[in-house]
Amino acid sequence: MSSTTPPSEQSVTAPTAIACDIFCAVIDNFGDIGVCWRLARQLASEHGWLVRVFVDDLHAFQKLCPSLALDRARQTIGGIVIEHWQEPAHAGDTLEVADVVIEAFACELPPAYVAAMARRERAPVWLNLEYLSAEDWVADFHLRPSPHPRYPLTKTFFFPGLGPGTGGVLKERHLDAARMAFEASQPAREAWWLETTGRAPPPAAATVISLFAYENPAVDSLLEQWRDSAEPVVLLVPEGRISGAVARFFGLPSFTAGSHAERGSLSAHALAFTAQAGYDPLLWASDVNFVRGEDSFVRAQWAAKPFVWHIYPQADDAHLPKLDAALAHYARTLPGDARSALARFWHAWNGAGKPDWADFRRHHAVLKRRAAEWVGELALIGDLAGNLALFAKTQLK
Ligand code: TRH
Repeated sequence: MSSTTPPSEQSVTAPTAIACDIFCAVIDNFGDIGVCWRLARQLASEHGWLVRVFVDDLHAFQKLCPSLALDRARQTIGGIVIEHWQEPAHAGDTLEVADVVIEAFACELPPAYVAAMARRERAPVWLNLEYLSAEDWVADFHLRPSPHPRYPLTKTFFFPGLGPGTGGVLKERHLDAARMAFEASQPAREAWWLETTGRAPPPAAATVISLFAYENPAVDSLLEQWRDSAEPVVLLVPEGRISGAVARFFGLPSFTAGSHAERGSLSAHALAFTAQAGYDPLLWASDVNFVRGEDSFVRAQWAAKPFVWHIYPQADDAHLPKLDAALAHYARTLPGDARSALARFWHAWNGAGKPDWADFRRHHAVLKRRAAEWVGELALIGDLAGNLALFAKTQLK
């Protein structure tokens, strides 16, 4: 288009937005839909894509997105169309195939939809978004094509990762600025504490810990160590799978949102499970974050605070090499003693040994520095949504 083209004509001939369908089958927990919903929102808001999300479990989704209606087959939230993916054959009322089709975590697309993809005049860009792993092989497999056995379609494997040559991890453009604004604003932090716990912020001498984890036998010993700690410990526990153990420790029937309990140096608050955007301030308000699965693990890294990862357990301990692969990246530049202490603590939290809080806590200053440095290193890979959008655009040219 020449530079003399009148603005009115420029807008008429402007390229149409890329349409993208994301298919998500929820296996369990919140990570599957958590990652898909975050990706959908980013592709829509930062890249201007027209996004539809097909998801089979609206209950799990509603926990992250409370405005979602459970009884609607189709609804639009924040400009994103959400389809309740009910039947294996269902793919929306019309079989309108998008330009980019993302199959999350190897969920199987409806056969009718795949057939429609093959009939489309121009084959869509078909991506299988894999689970995050920090293992070395991931870079070799990232963006590998896999031709369909019957149709003239190619599926490309898109691998998130923590190292160069991978798809990276999700990070919104505004995230660092939002974190820094929260950290810099005393009124914002005070308001957060009041709204979230009903209490004023704890004194500076207290260590604030957020605890999001699966059931974990190691928590009993840790709660005892926090109770007996020389410094005050304030524990923030979003309602969930670890809440029962916390309740038992305090001799309570449950530890549901709004509950508070104290023993020795430890005071604990049970928090309501928030909408997805509300989870980040919890990480920013804490000194150490216990996270799990995939999405909260990533958010803890962007929070630039020391964290402890409860990895999603797999059969035959297949998750343990993944834990060590993440440590190899994250702890790479730590001094030997801090690196060993971090590895010991992560291993103990994942079933190997007993967690020693004092041993971990001793290295807090150096772990904090590393956490901030890691934000810069991880950002060098680029954010997953941006990497994915760039790849799709090169394919659509
Ligand atoms: O819920 P998870 O254990 O999900 C897991 C993992 O994704 C795992 O890889 C996958 O195989 C398994 O599911 C099926 O943990 P994860 O990934 O951290 O997802 C939790 C989501 O919940 C995340 O998007 C943050 C969000 N969240 C809130 O929105 N509000 C909250 O209050 C809390 C505590 C979390």
